[in-house]
Amino acid sequence: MLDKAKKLLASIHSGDVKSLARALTIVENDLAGADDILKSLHPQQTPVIGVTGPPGAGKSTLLNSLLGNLAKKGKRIAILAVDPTSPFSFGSLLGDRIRMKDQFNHPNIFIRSLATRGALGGLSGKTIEMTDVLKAAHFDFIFVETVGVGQSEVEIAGLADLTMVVLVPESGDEIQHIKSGLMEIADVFIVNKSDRPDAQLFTIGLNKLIREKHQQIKVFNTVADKGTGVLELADEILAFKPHAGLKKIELLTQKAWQLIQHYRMRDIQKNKLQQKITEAYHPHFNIYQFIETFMRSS
Ligand SMILES: Nc1nc2c(ncn2[C@@H]2O[C@H](COP(=O)(O)OP(=O)(O)O)[C@@H](O)[C@H]2O)c(=O)[nH]1
Ligand SMILES: [Mg+2]
Repeated sequence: MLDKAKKLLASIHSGDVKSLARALTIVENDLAGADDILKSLHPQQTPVIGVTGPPGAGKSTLLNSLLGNLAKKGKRIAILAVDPTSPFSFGSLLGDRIRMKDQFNHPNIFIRSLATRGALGGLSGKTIEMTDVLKAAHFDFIFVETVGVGQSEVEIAGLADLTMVVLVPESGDEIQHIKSGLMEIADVFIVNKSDRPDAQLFTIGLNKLIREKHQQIKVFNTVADKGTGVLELADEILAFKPHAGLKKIELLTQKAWQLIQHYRMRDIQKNKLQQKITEAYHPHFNIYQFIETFMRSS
């Protein structure tokens, strides 16, 4: 089995896209051989760029334009689009295909969509692992697009070397409502839809908030569907150097934390849980005692 995984990784390494797609499917669905693939990986330093923000902010449109720029410069790029708004990846795949239509057939660009399978926002259970598989291929950059709801921004910050938060200008006082958590995870803010009348005011307010919080976050203004401001963003990405030292260790800790959470939950099935609760239930049912017994027996 281990030999099979190593062979698959060797063909991914030599640039075979079909092998890459197959390995991703095995890992995504936890099929036989998934563990062998993950344990045989030889981690590369490919920068992972997280793109998060509310639904409809223009993340996919922006990526489409950005990737066009980077591909023109000869860069090879992978995108993992995680879309919790669609429980079936088909819908999101189609949506992203349409929005990223310019880049869909470009030889330097590899696009993969995945649904979050019932997770409320956030990363799909296998996003981290799939990103690591992508690192086995020779990409210059790996982009991960996630919808920013709930915990997902924090999760993406643990996965990505560079986190870009896409915002849309709203009325001036809305800026106060930017979740303070976003300030902690964003490396770059992108004010997209800067063709809106409130854009300038919003950007001024955002910069003020960043200064008040003593953060050093760059702010870019873009009009994604027109490609405005995208060149500057592409330059920022091209100049990016992956972290070393403490920041890297922090990121790895965040990543290990999430993986351990996933692994601990792996053997726990909800239907089995429900069945056990049905069996154990009585009017004075104590859920804490139940959980302790359940965990010991599973
Ligand atoms: N006016 C305007 N519309 C935009 C801009 N960028 C994207 N859109 C539109 O906003 C909608 C949502 O874009 P999409 O990329 O799917 O957003 P996502 O959910 O964040 O990926 C689409 O109809 C885009 O055409 C922009 O800069 N200005
Ligand atoms: Mg999208």
